[in-house]
Amino acid sequence: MAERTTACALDCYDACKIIIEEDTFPKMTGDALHPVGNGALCALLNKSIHEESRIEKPRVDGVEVSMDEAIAAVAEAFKKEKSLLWRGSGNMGVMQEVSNLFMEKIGGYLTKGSLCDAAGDAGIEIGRGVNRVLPLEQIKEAETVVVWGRNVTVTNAHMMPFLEGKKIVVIDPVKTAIAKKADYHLQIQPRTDFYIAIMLARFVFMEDSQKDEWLEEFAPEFEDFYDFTREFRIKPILDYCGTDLGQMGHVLEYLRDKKVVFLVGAGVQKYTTGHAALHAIDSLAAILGMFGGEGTGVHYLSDSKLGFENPFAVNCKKVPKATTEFADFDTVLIQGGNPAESMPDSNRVRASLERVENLIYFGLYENETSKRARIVMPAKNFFEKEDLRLSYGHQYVEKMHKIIDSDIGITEYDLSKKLFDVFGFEGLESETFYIDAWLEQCRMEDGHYISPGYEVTPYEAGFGEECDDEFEFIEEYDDDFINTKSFTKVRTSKKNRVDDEKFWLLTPKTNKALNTQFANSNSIEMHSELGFAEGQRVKVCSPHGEADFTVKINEDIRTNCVCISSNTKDVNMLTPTLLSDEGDNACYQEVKVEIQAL
Ligand SMILES: Nc1nc2c(c(=O)[nH]1)N[C@H]1C(S)=C(S)[C@@H](COP(=O)(O)OP(=O)(O)OC[C@H]3O[C@@H](n4cnc5c(=O)[nH]c(N)nc54)[C@H](O)[C@@H]3O)O[C@H]1N2
Ligand SMILES: Nc1nc2c(c(=O)[nH]1)N[C@H]1C(S)=C(S)[C@@H](COP(=O)(O)OP(=O)(O)OC[C@H]3O[C@@H](n4cnc5c(=O)[nH]c(N)nc54)[C@H](O)[C@@H]3O)O[C@H]1N2
Ligand code: SF4
Ligand SMILES: [Mo]
Repeated sequence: MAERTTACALDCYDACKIIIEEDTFPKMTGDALHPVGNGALCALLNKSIHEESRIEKPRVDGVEVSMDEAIAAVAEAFKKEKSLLWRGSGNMGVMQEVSNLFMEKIGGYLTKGSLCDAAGDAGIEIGRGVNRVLPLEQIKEAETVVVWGRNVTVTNAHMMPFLEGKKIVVIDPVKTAIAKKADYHLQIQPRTDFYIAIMLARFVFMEDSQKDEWLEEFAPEFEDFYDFTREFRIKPILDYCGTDLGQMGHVLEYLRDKKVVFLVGAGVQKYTTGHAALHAIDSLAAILGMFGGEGTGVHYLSDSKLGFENPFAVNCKKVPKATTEFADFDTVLIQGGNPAESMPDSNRVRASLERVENLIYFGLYENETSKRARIVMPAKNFFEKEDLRLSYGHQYVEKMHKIIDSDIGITEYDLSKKLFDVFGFEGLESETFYIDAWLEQCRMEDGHYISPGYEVTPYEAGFGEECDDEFEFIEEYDDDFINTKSFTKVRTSKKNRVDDEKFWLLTPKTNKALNTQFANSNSIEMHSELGFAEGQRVKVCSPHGEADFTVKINEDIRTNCVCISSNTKDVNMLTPTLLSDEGDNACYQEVKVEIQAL
């Protein structure tokens, strides 16, 4: 009997284990005994099976063809001079990357950076050397949890049981569901997290609450960091952040001499300065002695491949994923992604995709990207193939067994194999070989596979890959977007490019969709004080484009912000082609918008 367990491959912190009773598919349950989750699966997983209609047949130039004809067309396209593989995060299984091996053989390009978490990841790596996961058992031991730019009830619901009985502080410009339940909500201005962390650190030093003994051993440059925090003027910065000394004092009460965990989300780093936000938050954590102990630490989207030797690591040239100029290539394979909707600056992206001679879309569903493709290749979904799931939210690794056979589509491995064969390339191992290569590097604990990057109390022995480095504090901050003249005592300013009559555009996730999959919305959420009415149609404009939306009143949003969830049709008409200063990440929220009644 085939194994009847797998893991959800959707791009989500939780990476839930799934159990399917013999012959009951698509009925399934979570694993109540698994350390992550309580047996519950979420509605999105069901949507992925029941609601979304699949692409069933391959197409070339708008005509349905057989799989063999489609493969021949793909192979022909890759004979062109300049090719790119642009991979999205539609399926988080490790086998997605097998197609790298073909790209290396043909001298093709891959992408670097990300649409997602790479700015924050870069900031973490500057400070800690590596981005190790904070294990769930440490979160369980915390006394205070600071939910910092993460919409945890929506994007990371299986974390909720771990927060029970703890003091909860939320730092978010929106009064989210968790903010409503929290002991304290600091409703800051967007894009001010760097300053919030620096101010909190400064106050910790001022009241002498820093953990000297730990700092002397693991982060000896802390006096320089104190000097750095003193370069910033308190009053104008707190005003700018939308807070004051009293509120900062409240937050400090929850941090001082407590076991604290920061759950930091993508929200703090959708900006050019995203790395600095994470680096400053980590620096604050360091002076509070939050690394290496029980019940403390910073949990962000971690490097799930840390400690693995990746059999799909290749030496290809790379272009930044978030600003890819598709038209520079003769052939572009879009695998597991929907850049025409998910990338920033849709006007530019769509025009660029349309200029590619051979645009190949390899995915499950029709979308704005598939519409523009010359070749459309249906993929198999994660119930229809063998794979392995790592997680950026925890240390558990799950084997993904094939649950059902399907006539639809082709796997990433099989497509790669066919291309190897057509081109006469050697060296592709079997599918099992690769899955085992990942699995063999995992530890087994209590019947669960565990990532080799896992440490029970991460950074206990030190920082860096070898655990023998010191923590590096943040020591500089440059911001080209906001005029910081009045904030710093010693820094010179750059020109203010932001008009304060406009609104910050926040684009968080929603529980109805997984990025652009499953459900589109057309709403813009805003405070009633902005003067628009529920249901009213409005045009929203940014320097990058414009689009129409329907107003939904939400009094939980600051009056200088609007919210358009990331699955909303045309949201990315408004967002910029811009790379973060570190990490080559997209900067979805480095933009202000104007709103007009229609
Ligand atoms: N249901 C569902 N779950 C998902 C996804 C999904 O699409 N749907 N997507 C998955 C993916 S790909 C990812 S990367 C994760 C991301 O999940 P999260 O890390 O939760 O990221 P977001 O939902 O983008 O935003 C989180 C919060 O940041 C706040 N925020 C916005 N700007 C700022 C700011 O400047 N400072 C601070 N402090 N907060 C700010 C928003 O109000 C929001 O509450 O979720 C994953 N989980
Ligand atoms: N404005 C704004 N935009 C954002 C964000 C934001 O916060 N604000 N968030 C960004 C973030 S965090 C992320 S991660 C990106 C995500 O953006 P993308 O990586 O482009 O992901 P999706 O838009 O979810 O598209 C995934 C596609 O993968 C395909 N797919 C699913 N499973 C498989 C499979 O097994 N094989 C193959 N070949 N294809 C499959 C499906 O057809 C689906 O259309 O979006 C980003 N876009
Ligand atoms: S989308 Fe996330 S919460 Fe839902 S089943 Fe998949 S991994 Fe679990
Ligand atoms: Mo993401």
